[in-house]
Order: sequence, then structure tokens, then C-alpha cells
Amino acid sequence: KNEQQYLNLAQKILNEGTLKTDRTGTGTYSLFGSQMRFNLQEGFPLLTTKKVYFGLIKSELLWFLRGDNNIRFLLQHKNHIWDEWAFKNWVNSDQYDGPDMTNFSHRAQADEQFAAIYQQQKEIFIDKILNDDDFMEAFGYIGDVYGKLWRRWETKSFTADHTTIDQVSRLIEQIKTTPDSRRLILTAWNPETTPQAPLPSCHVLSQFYVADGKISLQLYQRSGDFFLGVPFNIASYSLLLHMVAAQTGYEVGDFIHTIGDTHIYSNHVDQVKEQISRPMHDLPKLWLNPEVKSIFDYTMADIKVLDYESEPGIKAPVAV
Ligand code: DHF
Ligand code: TMP
Repeated sequence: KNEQQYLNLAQKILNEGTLKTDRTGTGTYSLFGSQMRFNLQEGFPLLTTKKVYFGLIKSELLWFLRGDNNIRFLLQHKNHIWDEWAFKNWVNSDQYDGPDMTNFSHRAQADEQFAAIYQQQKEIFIDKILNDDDFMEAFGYIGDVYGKLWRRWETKSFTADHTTIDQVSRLIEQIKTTPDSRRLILTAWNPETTPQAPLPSCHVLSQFYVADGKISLQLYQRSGDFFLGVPFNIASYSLLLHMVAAQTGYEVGDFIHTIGDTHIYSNHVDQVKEQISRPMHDLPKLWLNPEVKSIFDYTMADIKVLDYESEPGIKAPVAV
């Protein structure tokens, strides 16, 4: 079963991972270089050993495909998975004059009183991003990552006219005209600008491959939070592959997930052990509205998982 690979790799990280300090100060068990292969003909790999919120995955992918890198669209879809990184921009700026938010994530986990103050500031922030255009322009962006680089890569160093490159349109065109190409690449790492983003892209490079009437996708992810981020990433790129397949006339093949620093945060170990001990259910199916004629025209209602049965969700704090 496809999901077994995720559970096996989780166990392997716990058994063999090196205890390593990390940027967030949390500590991780980490392995370097891992791979999972999901045959999408066997079902859609939305994990069933914990509930994974597919609505959040859909709205995030639609956001990338819009070429959007401002969290307002996510907030309009009640998606809060990027809040902390935009919030960090604001509280570190000289325009912020609220209570001290230094090290807000660790402090909110350790101190209930501070957690309430933090929650309040975050609500103020979210409200302003949604309703104040100037504020949204100043603090809603998460930098040169994903959507921006996929659709609007700026060639500013080399041309005076600020030409942008739409990698996704080019990719679809290339798959249609030269499916045997070995250059079907989508990159989300611009060495000029990406390192300055509040969170430099984790999924760095995607390559598509067509053979035997099927299209496959391999993702290179430089860093994978195995409990929180990776289940989202598996479903998100599998969904992208389904969309590309539908728009180019191929069947879906494999999603191959290659991860560099593959880690379990030290405060997720109990949750991972709990998840590994649970039974798997059959994987759900993915439905895409066949009437949609462009990869850019999908809406939330055009994408559904059918027959998703899972064990309950498991909560864990995200390392900021
Ligand atoms: N930082 C870290 N340390 N790990 C991440 O996985 C991560 N992912 C980011 C941004 N920064 C990150 C973007 N993706 C969640 C899932 C994906 C994601 C960010 C957060 C998450 O917290 N998922 C919860 C539910 C969240 C909710 O309901 O709002 C989960 O239980 O899956
Ligand atoms: P880093 O930039 O120091 O690698 O921290 C990024 C953390 O976020 C790391 O734990 C990996 C995790 N992450 C994912 O696993 N998937 C994602 O899609 C994103 C955005 C982050």
C-alpha cells in the first residue's frame, strides 16, 4: 500500500535519525536523502492514519497556480497555514507598536498568558490583511517563493523591461508538444531573491516525465517536516500531477517524493508514534471537473476527494 511507505519512513527516522539542532530551536530527528513513490493509479495519497484537511491543500495549490504570494487569498479561504510567516514580517518591522512578540512561537507554547496576547495580535493582523489594502500590500507577502516563481519569475537582472516568465504555461505547452523532453522542469528557487523570503521554498524543483501514456512527477524537497508539512506536500503535488495530466491528456503515473533533510521535530515524536500504531483505510479517489479547460481555471468546487475515510486528526505545534 502507498501509505505504508510514509509509515515505514516515519519509523526509520525515529530509529535511525540523528538528533540535530535546527533553525527553529526545537530539535529534530533527521535523515538526509529519502524517497517515497506513490502510484496514483492505486488511489489518491491523502493519508488515512490521521485526518488531513484537503480543503487547505486545495486552496494553497490554487493560490500557487494564481501566481499569488500574498496570504490574503488564503485568509479569504479560511486557510491559516502561512499566517505565522507573514506575521513575523509585521512584528519585526518598525511599524509594529504592539506588545513584544520576540520569539512568539516558543513563548506561546510555554506561557498561557503570553499565548492569549499573541492570539490577540494575530487576530488583529489577520483582520488588517483582509480589510486594509495598504497593510496587505506592506505585510501580506511571503516573498519570492512558489506561486510568484511559478507564474511571474522576474528576469530583472538581465533585462531592463522586467519581463516575467510563466513557468506553468510553458510546462503545459512543452508537455503537449514534446512529451519525451527531459527538460520538463518547474523551479521554485531563485538564488537572487529566494534566500531573503521569510521561509525560503521547501519544495525546490519538480520534474515531469511522460511514458506509456502516463505522466509522472518527481519533487525534490530540500527540507521536510515529516509530521506536519509532508502529508500536505504529498497530497498537494499529487493533486498538481492530476491537474497537469487532465490538461495534457495523459493518465496519472507515479508521484515520486524525494526529500533532503527529512525530519521529525522532537515535539512531534509522541504524535508520530500514535499515528504509526493506527490502522490504515483504503485511499480515497480524486475527482476533477472534466469541463475545466485550463489548469488556471480550477476552483474549489472543481476538485473533490471521494470516499475519504480516516482516523481522527492529531494536533502538533508548528515550528516557526
Ligand atoms: N514550517 C514548519 N516548521 N513545518 C511545516 O510543515 C511548515 N509548513 C508550511 C510553512 N512553514 C512550515 C506551510 N504548510 C500546517 C500544514 C502545512 C503547512 C503549514 C502548517 C499545519 O499546521 N497543519 C495542521 C492543521 C492546520 C490547521 O488546521 O490550520 C495539521 O494538523 O495538519
Ligand atoms: P527550514 O527553512 O529551516 O528548512 O524550515 C522549514 C521547515 O518547514 C522545515 O521543518 C520543513 C517545513 N516545511 C515542509 O515540510 N513543507 C512545506 O511545504 C513547507 C513550506 C515547510
